[in-house]
Amino acid sequence: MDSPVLVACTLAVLASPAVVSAQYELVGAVDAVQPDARGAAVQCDPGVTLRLQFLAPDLVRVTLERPDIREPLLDYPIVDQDWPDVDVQVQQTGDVIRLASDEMRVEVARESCAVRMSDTAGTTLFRNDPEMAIGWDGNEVRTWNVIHDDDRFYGLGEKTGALNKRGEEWVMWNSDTYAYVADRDPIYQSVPFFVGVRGSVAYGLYFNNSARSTFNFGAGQHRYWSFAAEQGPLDYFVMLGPDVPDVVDRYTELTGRPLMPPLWSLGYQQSRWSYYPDDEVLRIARTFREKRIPADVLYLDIHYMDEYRVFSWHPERFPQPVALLDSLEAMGFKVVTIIDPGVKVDTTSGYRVARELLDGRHYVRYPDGSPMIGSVWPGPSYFPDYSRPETQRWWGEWLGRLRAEGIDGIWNDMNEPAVWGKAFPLEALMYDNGRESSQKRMHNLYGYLMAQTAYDALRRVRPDERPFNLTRAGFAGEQRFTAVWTGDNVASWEHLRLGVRILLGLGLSGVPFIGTDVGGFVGSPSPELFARWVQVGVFSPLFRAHTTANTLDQEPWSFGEYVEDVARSAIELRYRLLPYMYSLFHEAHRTGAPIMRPMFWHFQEDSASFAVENSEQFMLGESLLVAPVVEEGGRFRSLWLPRGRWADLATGTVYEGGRRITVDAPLERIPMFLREGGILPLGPVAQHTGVLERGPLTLEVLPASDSAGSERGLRLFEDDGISYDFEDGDYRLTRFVTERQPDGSVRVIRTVDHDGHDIGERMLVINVHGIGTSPRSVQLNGRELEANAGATRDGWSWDVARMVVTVRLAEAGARQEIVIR
Ligand code: MIG
Repeated sequence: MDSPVLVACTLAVLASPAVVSAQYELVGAVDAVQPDARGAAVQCDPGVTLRLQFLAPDLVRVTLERPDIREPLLDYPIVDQDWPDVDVQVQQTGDVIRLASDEMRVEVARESCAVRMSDTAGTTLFRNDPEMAIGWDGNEVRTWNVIHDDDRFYGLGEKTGALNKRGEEWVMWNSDTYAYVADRDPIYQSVPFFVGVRGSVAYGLYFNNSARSTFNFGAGQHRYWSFAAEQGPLDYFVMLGPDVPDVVDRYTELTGRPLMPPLWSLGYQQSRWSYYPDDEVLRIARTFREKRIPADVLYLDIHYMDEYRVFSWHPERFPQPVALLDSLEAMGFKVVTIIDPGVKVDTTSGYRVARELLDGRHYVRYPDGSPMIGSVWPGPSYFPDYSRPETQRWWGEWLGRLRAEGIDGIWNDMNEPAVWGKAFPLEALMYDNGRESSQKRMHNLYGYLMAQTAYDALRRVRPDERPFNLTRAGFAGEQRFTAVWTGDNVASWEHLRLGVRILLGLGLSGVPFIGTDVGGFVGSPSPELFARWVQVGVFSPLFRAHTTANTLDQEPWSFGEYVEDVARSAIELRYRLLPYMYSLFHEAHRTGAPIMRPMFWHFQEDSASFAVENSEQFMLGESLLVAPVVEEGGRFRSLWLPRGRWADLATGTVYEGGRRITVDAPLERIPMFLREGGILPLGPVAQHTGVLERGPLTLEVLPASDSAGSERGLRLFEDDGISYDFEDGDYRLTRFVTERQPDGSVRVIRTVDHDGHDIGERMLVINVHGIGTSPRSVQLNGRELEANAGATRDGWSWDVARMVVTVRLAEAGARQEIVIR
């Protein structure tokens, strides 16, 4: 029986205006602990559970469960897999609950539920602020962490600003940001993952939440770094390095390994908004061939469509698309078309796409079920719901038709999603595995799902061909199915420098297949800027020139003869680098390693490799250091050489590293240095990858004096360049190593590690740098080689001017050993 007093009290509470806390509620003391096989569930005040799970000895998942939040954990970015059991020790003391694997420790303070993670030596990777560990305010959830003097933060996907993200706040909200300034945030992509470096230890943190989230790395205060999301669960993964490559390896095991692209997509790509009509496209194609500037891909931007109707061809501009595509194919060009998500509201002209979209309910919808309509290029448009399996199949059928007509790849644009007026309605719903989720959860996934839909579709229609797919917006995990370009950059020197940093940051975020619009999208570059940009593009995993509507021509021949020559030789270098690039892509596919890497990827112990002034020089794989000229009028390049010896590939000069040097850098020169122990393969020049020969293969070699250097060398990956047969062993992996023996002799050893693909006969031309004097003898497998033999026979020669020994030999057998004395 209710007492009258109690009833009165209850009524009083109900009658008073709703009490809305204007404060963060903070997690409190630990109430109970339930250890389990992978860790423990820790119950904390006020009635929340902190779940700590080791997925691997160096990978921990932390999830906060609140009784008032029902939203399920995000599963799109996470690859389904059974993680092997981990041996986890749970130890409880009066102050802490301690979980330990062989590699990592996680402690939860009893008093505050604050988490601290460390390696087994006790070095703290990060720790929650002891007073203010985790808190929430309505749907928003946040965690605060002690910021240390030596904390550095890298990655977060496609982000502007400096390479080190410390001192700023970064937002995850995919945004169409035409002509973004060099510190604009957010731009197109959301990858809520960063690599933290503390002293000699690196770790990674992936925040698995697609809502609008924020990373504050000590901006506006000096107490903490924090991350927060406007809604959804606090669910994050921490991976311990201690080396940066280990972190990205684990992260891409969790969110998926990068795709292995078709070889043709690593060639030079030419785009503009837009090449039309068909004759103009043919003229561009012919000009590349006439001028002997190598190229593989041409792009069709939005003018190929009829009034911007997706999956249509403009009847006058492209009356015979199949014939056009055939002609281009005969000239060795692949063609990629832009695809925008917006489907024109048009049910009267017989436009099948709109009809089918409505009939199949493929659209993003308002909570009342009616289609959301927003304006983009075609005018008022519907937006496909790419989270819905039926819609993925339907869209995929249309893409399949384009593929059947002869289109080779798909360029997914405007998928933030962008609308005129910028404000895509937040309440608009998508299927989301039957949950009907609003844009609050789905917005940042829209581009990701669109690109995934395209990849799956291309694979379905041609199961034996690896698809090429490019996207502007995306999310963590996109590396499994798409390349990314950095959107509407500007033809300025500042953007050239920014572009290098964005690519380095994206690469660290598990997304290796990336590029900027070479030359800049907005505005027109000076001839010099174009030349320097092409020289950076040579090393960009995706090498595509592009410019906006109504700008000056931006093809390699558009800037006068001198720049045309500079661009041609840079593009030729790109084709010569393809054996290396392709092998790096295979490495990325196996381990997540970026192609273009900040220097600290390989020189984490070298503080100069983190320095701001060195952030626009980078490693291409482990053997080549590139210091492009990114300053207007720059004719010298000052750069940092990390420890060890380095050969300047232009002059042959060998430098002792661990110091800053300055080299000549006239417009036609890209400063590039071969690392000791490194082996750089250079193939022949070809006009496109369809006619690329495998040999002769030149190997630039700088023998290492230490044994660590001799581990490096080269792992050359070769296959058919297009199919998935390599997954069944149809590939060849050749290892080359070089070492300097204590007696001064130099060895270069070639071993075939996997012999599953026939590459035919090939000559090797091995240029050994850093030897000093003419050798007395050169032996191949114990047999003396002839000096100054003809170019087609095994033999060697000495170039006294460049101090290089060149050894020629036909590749043969499973192992060849060259000894130079
Ligand atoms: O509203 O298709 O970033 O590369 O050329 C602009 C026209 C739409 C934006 C892309 C750009 C492309 C352009 N698109």
